[in-house]
Amino acid sequence: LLALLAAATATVALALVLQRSSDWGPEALAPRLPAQQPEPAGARVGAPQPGESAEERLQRLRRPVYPRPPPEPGALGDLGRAVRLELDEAGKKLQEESIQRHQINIYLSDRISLHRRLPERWHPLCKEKKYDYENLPKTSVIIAFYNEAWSTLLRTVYSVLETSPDILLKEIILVDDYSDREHLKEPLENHLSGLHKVRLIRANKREGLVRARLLGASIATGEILTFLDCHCECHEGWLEPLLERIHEEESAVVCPVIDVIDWNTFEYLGNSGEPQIGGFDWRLVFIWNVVPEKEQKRRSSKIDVIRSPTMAGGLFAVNKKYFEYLGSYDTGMEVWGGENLEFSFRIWQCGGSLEIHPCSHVGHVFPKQAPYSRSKALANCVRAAEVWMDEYKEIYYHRNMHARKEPYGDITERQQLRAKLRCKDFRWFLEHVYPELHVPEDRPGYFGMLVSRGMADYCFDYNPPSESEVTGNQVILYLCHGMGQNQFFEYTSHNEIRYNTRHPEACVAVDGGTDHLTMHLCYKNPPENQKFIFKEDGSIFHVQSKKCLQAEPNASNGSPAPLLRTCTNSEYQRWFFKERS
Ligand code: LR7
Ligand code: MN
Repeated sequence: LLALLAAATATVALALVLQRSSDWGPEALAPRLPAQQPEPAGARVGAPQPGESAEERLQRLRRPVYPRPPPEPGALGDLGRAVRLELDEAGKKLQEESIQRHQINIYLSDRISLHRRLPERWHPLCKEKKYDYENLPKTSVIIAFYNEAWSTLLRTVYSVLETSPDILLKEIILVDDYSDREHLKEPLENHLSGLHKVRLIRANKREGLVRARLLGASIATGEILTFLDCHCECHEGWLEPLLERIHEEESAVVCPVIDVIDWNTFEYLGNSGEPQIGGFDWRLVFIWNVVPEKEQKRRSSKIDVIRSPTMAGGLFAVNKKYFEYLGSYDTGMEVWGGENLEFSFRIWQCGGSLEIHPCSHVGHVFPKQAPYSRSKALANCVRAAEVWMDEYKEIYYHRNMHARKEPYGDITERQQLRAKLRCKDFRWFLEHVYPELHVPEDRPGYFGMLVSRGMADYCFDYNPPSESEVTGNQVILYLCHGMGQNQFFEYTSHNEIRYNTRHPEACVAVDGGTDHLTMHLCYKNPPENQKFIFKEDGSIFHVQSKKCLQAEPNASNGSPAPLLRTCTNSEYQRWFFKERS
């Protein structure tokens, strides 16, 4: 792995294995830190205590690396509560600036304890679970960061130290991905040097999260690798379920449930109900789905692991040897994005399993918007598609015009890996792992822009209400832009006009008594009001109303739209599909 990394990136990591010392880092930051550092529990854990009760023994084995200091009276955000600061103008300005800079309310984060407690947000049965602490494999926790704020980064570190049983945590490896902010230089080194089990290494150029994580993995000493983002907070008991599951099944890659920490109030928004699992849409965007019925039936308890077609990417545990066997990561991926789907496909197609453990919860701050450029995500996704998706990559390319043209570098090594491991094909993945995903037919001549003949250069266009909601708005006509997205439709052999670029998918429909088109969810057996017959002559016949779609330059709301009219020979009732402009 090291050799591979060195060859691929010519990175020489500066490994600073920081030793424990008594000083507490930068004066400027001192007020936010506890006055004194608690003693690590390390020395006390191993030794068996004669005459201790079973309960005492369990307490001892569960002891975290550091005990969590009790909250100060009136501590902001304790137990994950939402905070809204009452600020004067100057304070508001500072808060606003911190949001501009980090896309997270760091002004508030800086005022919340690095040791705050979280609310209990796991299934009640999780609390009853007993673990065989002495026989579970130990883990290295790897956290790559790029220009992260002080308090969110350090809260992640303390949260791991204060929730992970000392006996299970080998080390925390922080990987600085060539950050350029001052607080992450000497001040961070000084601060961490006071902490047991924490190591810091630095990349000497910007590697992106894939190679930064691999840099961490290359020096890890634990049998298990556990990856976290650098703005997380771990819920009580988060680590044991991950390690136990991998101990039981070494080819399982296990994710915690990801709870939301609000970027503005720092409220911890987990819940103890059924978690959601990972999927993707045909733009290769990661999505969340409810657990399908078949998977519910397979599980014998609410706290059994849940199989998931994909992972969000940042938070998971994997056996180190198995990770290496699987080909770790695609080191040709830059900065951010795509690696999560690539890894997910690879895990399943090459014989492993990807699971979410309902008893492991970790909070993650989702920023207001991306704090740095994510333009490399496209090339990364194309690499994933080219290596793993076989002919199904075309469905992606149809829905992302830019993807087909994006340079994606050399993938021969990854293709060789796939051959060497004799991985299954993408069709198998779709049929066995993600049968819930609708696979578009994309029959030649029946997908892309739906163009009017009478109103040349005008296309079907649909603007959904929001990213998560698709239904409800009216289908209009708009100048064809050739960018896919809102102008991408597919006419299926089930007589639907589908809007299936993204999830959830929607179908063109007519509400009874109206003459315009709206969007409804699609059905396995399309209802009559969602059925259209696309005839040889280019007319589109709506089965229920027995009318034809006509391009109307001045539809009721003043803008052009397709409307239902009595069928005629007019060019305004003739349509054709065009793949690209
Ligand atoms: O160039 C970089 N170098 C880095 O070290 C870019 C990022 N990073 C670090 C960064 O500081 C952070 O610790 O990598 C980690 C992930 O970056 P984020 O936090 O900006 O990503 P994200 O949380 O927005 O995105 C999710 O998808 C990514 C796709 O590449 C990664 O897989 C992230 O790890 C992943 N995060 C999660 O899965 C947490 C839950 C989010 C959801 C859903
Ligand atoms: Mn993140």
